[in-house]
Amino acid sequence: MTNTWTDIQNADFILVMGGNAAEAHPVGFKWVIEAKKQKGTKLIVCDPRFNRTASVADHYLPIRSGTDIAFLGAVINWLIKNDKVQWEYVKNYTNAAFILADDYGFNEGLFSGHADYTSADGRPTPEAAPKGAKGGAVYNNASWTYELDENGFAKTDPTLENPRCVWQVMKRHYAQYTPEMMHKITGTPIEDFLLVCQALGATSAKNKAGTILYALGWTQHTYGSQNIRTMAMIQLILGNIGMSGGGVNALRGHSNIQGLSDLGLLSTSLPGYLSLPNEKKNPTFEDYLSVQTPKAMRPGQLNYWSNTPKFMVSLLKWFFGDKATKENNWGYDWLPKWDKMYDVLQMAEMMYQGQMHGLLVQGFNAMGSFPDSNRIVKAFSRLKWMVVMDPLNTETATFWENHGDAHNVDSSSILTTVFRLPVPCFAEENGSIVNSSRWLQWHYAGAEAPEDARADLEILAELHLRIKALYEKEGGKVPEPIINLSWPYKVAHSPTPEEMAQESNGWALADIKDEQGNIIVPKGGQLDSFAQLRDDGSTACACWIFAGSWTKNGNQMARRDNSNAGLGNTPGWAWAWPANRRILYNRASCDPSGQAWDPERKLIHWDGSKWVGADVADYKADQAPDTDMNPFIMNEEGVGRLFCTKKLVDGPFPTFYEPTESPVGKNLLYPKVLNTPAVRLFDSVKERIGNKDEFPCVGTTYRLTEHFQFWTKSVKLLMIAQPEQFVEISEELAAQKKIAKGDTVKISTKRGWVEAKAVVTKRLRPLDINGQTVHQIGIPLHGGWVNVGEKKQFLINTLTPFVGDCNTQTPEYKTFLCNIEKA
Ligand SMILES: Nc1nc2c(c(=O)[nH]1)N[C@H]1C(S)=C(S)[C@@H](COP(=O)(O)OP(=O)(O)OC[C@H]3O[C@@H](n4cnc5c(=O)[nH]c(N)nc54)[C@H](O)[C@@H]3O)O[C@H]1N2
Ligand SMILES: Nc1nc2c(c(=O)[nH]1)N[C@H]1C(S)=C(S)[C@@H](COP(=O)(O)OP(=O)(O)OC[C@H]3O[C@@H](n4cnc5c(=O)[nH]c(N)nc54)[C@H](O)[C@@H]3O)O[C@H]1N2
Ligand SMILES: [Mo]
Repeated sequence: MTNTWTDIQNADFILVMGGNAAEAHPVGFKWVIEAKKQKGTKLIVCDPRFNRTASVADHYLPIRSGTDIAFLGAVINWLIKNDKVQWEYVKNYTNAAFILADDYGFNEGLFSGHADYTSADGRPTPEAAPKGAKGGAVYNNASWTYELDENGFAKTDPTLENPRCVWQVMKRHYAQYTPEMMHKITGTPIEDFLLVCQALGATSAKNKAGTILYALGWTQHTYGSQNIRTMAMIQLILGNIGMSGGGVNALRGHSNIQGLSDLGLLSTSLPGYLSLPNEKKNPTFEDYLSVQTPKAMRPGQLNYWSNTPKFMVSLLKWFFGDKATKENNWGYDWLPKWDKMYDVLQMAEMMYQGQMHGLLVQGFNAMGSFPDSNRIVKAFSRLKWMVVMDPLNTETATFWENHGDAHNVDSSSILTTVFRLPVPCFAEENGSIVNSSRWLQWHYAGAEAPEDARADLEILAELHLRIKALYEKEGGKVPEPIINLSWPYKVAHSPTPEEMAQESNGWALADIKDEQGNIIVPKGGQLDSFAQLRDDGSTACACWIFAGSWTKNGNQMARRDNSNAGLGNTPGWAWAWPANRRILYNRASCDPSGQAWDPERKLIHWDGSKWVGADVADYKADQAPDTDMNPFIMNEEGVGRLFCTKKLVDGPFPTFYEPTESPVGKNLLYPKVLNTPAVRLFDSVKERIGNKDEFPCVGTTYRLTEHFQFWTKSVKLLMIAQPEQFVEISEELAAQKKIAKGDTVKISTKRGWVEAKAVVTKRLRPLDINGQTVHQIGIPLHGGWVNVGEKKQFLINTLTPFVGDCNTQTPEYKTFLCNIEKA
């Protein structure tokens, strides 16, 4: 979330699209109800299904799954046409005025740099990526940039009139996204669409702010990142980013999935959103720092990433302690260098191809959660061994068992050895969990773990110590990363959550002094903030954005003072990264002179000598306003990006493409390009993609409040509350297929089939897509044979396609082609 749960009460308008907050985030959702109660805030829900959030909304709009960019692109077009723009914000705080490089272009669904791209206006075509390249590599993105002056700064046109400035190019990009085109693609009625446009448009006023809550309905698509970017662009146009009651709010999943991203557990990340070095781009520490420490693109701009050397050296000091020295570049060479992303699809593909021998599965039920279950069984079967660390038995640990129709495998042909290591559940340990609001909240064990369970930390510590001993005894290839790893814990085989948390905050390895030479942190002391980090080896810090969470004043995450500092902000409750800031980019809630755009919504302001207010300013604390420094200090440009240069592989402007499995088989906006060109589709999967003639319906998977993912099937009360697998279908589809309420139905895709009970409901309705009737089927994802209910249940991912978002590789669980018949 850019904002924070409690801040939702300040919104003048709430759109829930691409998520079902009432169902999946029922506790946080109370702040939506607060806004409705306190200020009569309107809530609109746009979803393929009339879901539980829709049931308490003022309006509900249906949409064909996978077509949100056609909808949101049309919103952008409508806002521009109807002058619903916070002009001062757009001119000062976005890159609207930036002039684009001469060879940037977009035509007929392709961006410049694609082998098939030709410019519509006779511009020379820039050098393209080689034909036949795959995934992101189909584009050479060199032209996706600004025109620079002789100092390397981006050229701008503050009048926004230059035809090559971002504003004008964006306007042309979305000119085709008319309400009529939107309706033909999405099936959403135009009058419903206009309600959203008007409600959002009203928040372009300086004294109004609207917000968006979203989750997987937007991410689980081959263009998931671009769904979210389209909404971020809308919020920039409306001047809603940095504002209390505004923002773009991603509702997170697992209780610590936010912490997982923060701590860099993705295959190309390091803690604190630092990048893991790349084999080709950053072979040496110098290369790494020069690439990862971008220069500001406007004169006078602070770019916070200029501190990368301090974050990185402190991280390396945490990894390698005394072994990290200036002479050996702080042990940089011992870090792994990535060649490609090892996301779940890549890993499963490598197992499938026999390129992996073993798998350690920690707190993960991959058999249930990965797409295309039948393929996953084959992939797992090619492993020699698998270790499962979990408090419960799972489908992953028993993937080799035969469970009849629900899981029909030939056990005798599977030779994988599975080891199960029982661990406590998170509620049986102390620790911190980062919620969607970026709050690190400390929690205490609620019960004793069973005696034979060993904590995750203990198991991993033991593994490290034993591997280290082996390396020390026997040598081997590249032993340094393991042998030199610093291991300062009081009990070596059992580090504690408290020790880990203090390391995340960071500490001084020598006395840290201020500019006047006064000691601000003595050697050995905990740091107060990341401003104290140094690049000379005198500080160590495991996650720079967590600096401030465990200081000399103790564990800040355990604080429980919920006093209101203004606008419902509770700075004494837990601790939020970064710097206990609750609303990101909040400098943008003030005009260039440093006063709040809305005097009733005064989050921070400039008091003549410093920034003060209910929140910690997202800016240099004593930096006067009205200088050249702009509010978005994490961007080289200093402003929010309507055009996002080279950051995403599939283009600088979100663009509508059909899902991999499209029920209409044509892209009405760009007839020559059906699917996103940048998608990574493994050759071995191509035959497992279905077509609309065989599978005419759209399937989409989702959650129920009564269950959590795949593990609450082991809880009796929850199996009583929600005992049976079901699917939701419309009355029209039921009549056509002669299915009655309660019938058992078989749902099939190119990849397999499952059985479930039919719920025939008005909550889903057929959509008219350019003259064609499209039926959508809602499929709850929970289910599996390991359960305490009466029936063996099917894995829903038997149905889903093995293809992912071209930027993040998140699987396209939300839109696929299927068929339904009475069983
Ligand atoms: N009780 C409970 N709570 C949970 C979980 C749980 O399993 N049980 N899981 C947690 C986890 S890990 C996560 S990630 C979150 C997920 O939170 P959500 O994303 O809110 O949950 P989902 O039910 O997967 O999907 C949300 C909605 O997206 C809609 N949708 C599908 N396709 C599209 C589309 O193309 N466009 C639009 N606009 N909407 C679409 C679906 O109909 C559904 O209503 O929930 C968390 N909370
Ligand atoms: N079709 C479809 N598939 C989906 C999705 C979808 O929307 N549709 N959503 C996707 C999403 S967002 C998610 S997050 C994944 C979820 O996928 P998974 O994470 O694979 O699913 P969970 O069932 O939550 O598995 C978590 C496991 O952690 C164990 N556990 C709990 N506490 C601890 C602990 O302290 N230590 C250890 N070691 N284990 C512990 C639990 O017992 C459980 O078995 O599913 C994905 N798959
Ligand atoms: Mo999730």
